[in-house]
Amino acid sequence: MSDQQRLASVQGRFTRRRLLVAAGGGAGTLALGGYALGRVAAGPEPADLVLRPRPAEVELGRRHVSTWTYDGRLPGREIRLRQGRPVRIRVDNALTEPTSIHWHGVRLRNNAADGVPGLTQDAVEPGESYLYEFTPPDAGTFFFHSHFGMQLDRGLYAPLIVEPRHEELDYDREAVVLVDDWLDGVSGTPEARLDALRREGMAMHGGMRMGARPPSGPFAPLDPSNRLASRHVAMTNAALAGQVDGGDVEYPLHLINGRPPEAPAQIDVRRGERVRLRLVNSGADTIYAVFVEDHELRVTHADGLPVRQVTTDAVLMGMGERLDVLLDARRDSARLVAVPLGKAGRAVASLRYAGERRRAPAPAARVRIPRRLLTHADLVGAQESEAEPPGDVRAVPLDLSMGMGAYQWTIGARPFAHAEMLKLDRGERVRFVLRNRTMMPHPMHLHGHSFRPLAGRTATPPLKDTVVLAPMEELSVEWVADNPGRWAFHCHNAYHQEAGMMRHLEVS
Ligand SMILES: [Cu+2]
Repeated sequence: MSDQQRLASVQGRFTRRRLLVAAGGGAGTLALGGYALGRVAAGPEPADLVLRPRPAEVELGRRHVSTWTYDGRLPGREIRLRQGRPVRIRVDNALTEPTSIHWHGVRLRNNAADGVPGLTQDAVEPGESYLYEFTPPDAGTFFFHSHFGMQLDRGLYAPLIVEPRHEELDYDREAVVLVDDWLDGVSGTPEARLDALRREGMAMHGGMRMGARPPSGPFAPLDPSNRLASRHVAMTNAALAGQVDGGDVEYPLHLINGRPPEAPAQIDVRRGERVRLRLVNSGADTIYAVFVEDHELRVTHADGLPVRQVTTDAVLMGMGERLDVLLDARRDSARLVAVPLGKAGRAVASLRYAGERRRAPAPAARVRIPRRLLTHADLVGAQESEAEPPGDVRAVPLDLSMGMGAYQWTIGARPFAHAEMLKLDRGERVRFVLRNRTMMPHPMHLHGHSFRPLAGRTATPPLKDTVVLAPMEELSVEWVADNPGRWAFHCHNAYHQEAGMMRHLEVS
């Protein structure tokens, strides 16, 4: 077993909730270990954790590739925080270009820690350090990543888990699952790919192959009468049939926890256990349908926050989205599979029933795609999730468009370089009326806040920070601008973001 495989196995952490309860809260706190990285006292600024973005060679099965990492690991080492407990994380930039870190989905109050260069901080120059100080207000599944240039499409991402004050969910074991599209060092670099897209221009991208009738399978919606969910399932099926683009970039590899299919990450479970999978799409340009063969998934959280529990076979995940699911280990060893929309290949991990002879099918063996696919439109907010204050709603129409000719993606008809700051009053209820005017899906992400996608099915939509708009879809998201500061709203496709699909907001 390589170091990376071992790391991937370790990320299938054994939490033994029942044992923790039996041993009492103090032992539980100890077992959970507080912060995942060592404390340091010396250095430019004292900090609880230090992250060192640096170039490294990483092993991807039969390949060794040069890329950029946090501390030489892919993904970076998991950070585990406590809800409501302040943390100081110092970044010592050992890259050859500037960087910054965004704590994706964390509704932190200290705007200076949000990690958007040119908006909340200056980029951290090579050889310089920056101290991120914040208190995570919500427990849940998050991740952190570079918010500079195309660095997200290298190895600069890692899981960020916030432990609750009191765990409500009952499970025996958990595993963090980061799905990522990978090209760096295998077929060029993200920067070279973006340059190529710019040379090719827009004619090549965001297309739909006309003429073919959209297939009715393999996936089906949970509820066929749910119009928006059905649309996302239809998009998925059409993308799997090669009729719709899922993104702009072909990737030679799709990874789970930094592992390629030929040398997959292992998640060890024991028969009868209830396993919490913390699923994260940390890709730059790829939407995935994720499932575990022959196992149902019960979705409990979306983008870190609780939802009304719902059972499915597979889940659809845009870049930046997280879903927590429970799985009962009552079948046999199986593969966890992430199928990329509109692209070749797949990401595979191995769910292994410990001590049992029966192995999961080989990574490259044929996959039988299950039937029911859950989309964000199937989710209902948990009853205990926060209520909206009454009052007027300010509607802000924002069209998602593409450039004519040049490789350019825009919000509100203006590329980022020519867009003004969107000013919002603190406490204001805001409705972004999003209209996707392109044939490309866009996962839209808001910093510092959660919004409710108004999918029209429920009076309490889930709170999310990232939501996928299907091609030509119109969707409003409503939120309360209650976190003062400057925040970004952007497409979480790294290529689209870099090509202009971002707006800056100011809440004051
Ligand atoms: Cu986009």
